Amino acid sequence: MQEVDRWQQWRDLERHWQEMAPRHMRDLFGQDPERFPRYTLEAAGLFLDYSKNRITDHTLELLLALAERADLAGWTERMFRGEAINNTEQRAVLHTALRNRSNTPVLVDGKDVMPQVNAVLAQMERFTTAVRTGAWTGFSGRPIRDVVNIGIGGSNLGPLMVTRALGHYQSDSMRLHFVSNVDPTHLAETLKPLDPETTLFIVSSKTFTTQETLSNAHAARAWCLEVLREEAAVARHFVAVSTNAEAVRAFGIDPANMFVFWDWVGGRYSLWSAIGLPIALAVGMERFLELLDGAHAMDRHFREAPPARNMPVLLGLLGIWYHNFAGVRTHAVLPYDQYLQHLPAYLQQADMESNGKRVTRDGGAVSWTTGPVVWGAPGTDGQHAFYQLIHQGTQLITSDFIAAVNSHNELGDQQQKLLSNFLAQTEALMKGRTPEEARLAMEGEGLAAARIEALLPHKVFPGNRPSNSILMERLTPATLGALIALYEHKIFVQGVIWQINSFDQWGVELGKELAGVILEELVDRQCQRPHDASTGGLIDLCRRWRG
Ligand code: G6Q
Repeated sequence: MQEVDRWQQWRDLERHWQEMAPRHMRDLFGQDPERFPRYTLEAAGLFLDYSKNRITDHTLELLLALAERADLAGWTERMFRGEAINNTEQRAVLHTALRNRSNTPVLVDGKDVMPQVNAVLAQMERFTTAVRTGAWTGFSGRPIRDVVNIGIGGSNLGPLMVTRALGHYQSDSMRLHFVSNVDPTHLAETLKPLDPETTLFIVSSKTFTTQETLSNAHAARAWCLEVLREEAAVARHFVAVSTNAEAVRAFGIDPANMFVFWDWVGGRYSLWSAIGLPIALAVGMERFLELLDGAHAMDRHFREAPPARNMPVLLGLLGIWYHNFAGVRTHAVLPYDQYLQHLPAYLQQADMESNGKRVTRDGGAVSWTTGPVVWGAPGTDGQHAFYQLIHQGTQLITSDFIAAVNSHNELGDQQQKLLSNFLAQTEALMKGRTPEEARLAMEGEGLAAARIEALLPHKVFPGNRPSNSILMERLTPATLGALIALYEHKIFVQGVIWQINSFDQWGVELGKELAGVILEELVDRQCQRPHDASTGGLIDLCRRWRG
């Protein structure tokens, strides 16, 4: 495996950061009136402003040279063409085929997957229409009012995030709920207000072996049968989304009520597959297809646009610039749109599970860092909480500000206020406040000279904090689809530069392996296994406190 940190292109960037580190974005803007038009870009209904970054044309040249050296274009083609780039699991990576609205053939092992993709979309269409129109009823003949998705990780975060993001497009007659945690409280609290006769469960699990999901599914089944009594009711109240038909049948779900997907769809990339069923039930199949359209538009942009004008490529390379050369360790995602409240958590998984890797594709230890910590919360809530550290803390933090310019819920001038906060924050992060400006402001407030001098260091903001602004006219299924695909490809770009496999998740598998290990000791008091003193002590404490 090539060692990227030995490449000339890498060394050039290291040297270049030394030149750029002392330069302030205020000056870069001051020296270049064309900075905004040059460092902005529109694609698939999204507008990206990346001018508030500590970059020059030369930075971009060096970053693009690095991408070329890493054969980003080659890897992109390999992904789109269905090569098994997920080498540790020997799988193709084809979430792009799920939203391949042009319907051109996509081959896996010489076989076109598009007919299967389209068949499942048609099955989803029939089912969602039946449920939404009331043609599909519960066992007692009453229409479905509540849908509970039971799934975790990739089988939860995507559908949850998108369903909430498209809240505007939902009617009150169908309520969507999401249960993921094995903590019994999650299911119990969700079911409290629901009526089994009008509730439909979607058991979503790629493997159909995940402890959390199967435990919740069994408990939900018992809850349902307690009221509906007859085993036959399960067929009217449970459907499954999985790649594992055998396990679905063993659970008691009619294979006719099963929606399949395939091993070339990674869990965290699966919302475009039948895992998106709750989304389609919430907003209707037409809207779901618009979501796919938006993602497809971004796929085409990513595959076809030149790297220097390519949104995912630029965002990915900017992340590399800060992470590997400026030592930035965390990246904030700050949506100024309440509908996008779950986006940071969704991207946290998408990014950290994909690029939290310490070995290269062929197993060599990386000697460069990979994968920032991704976090965030909707603006303006974050402003009243953690922005302080971004503005004046000691570490450099990069952020993405995301907003829909028009709200689905215009209320007086509130949307303008939201936008003005967005714009003011990115401006302040970039410009900061100099001692002269701070002094002037305090003089304007009429503070005494001694007080001004004492407060001055606290009132100074260094600025030079990078941010990207991503704007859309309105949050629609299509712009949302494009936004998610943008991030998926950004993550891919970074994985290619870092030479890692972004599509496996052995850390998650370890969790699944360990899930049942101590369980027996908690359930059966005779069972005692050797542990370290801490774990053994805590097991004893749990046993005692559980009486
Ligand atoms: C995603 C991960 C992981 C997975 C969950 C649920 O890429 O693999 O988050 O989605 O562990 O797995 P199942 O869908 O198999 O239950």
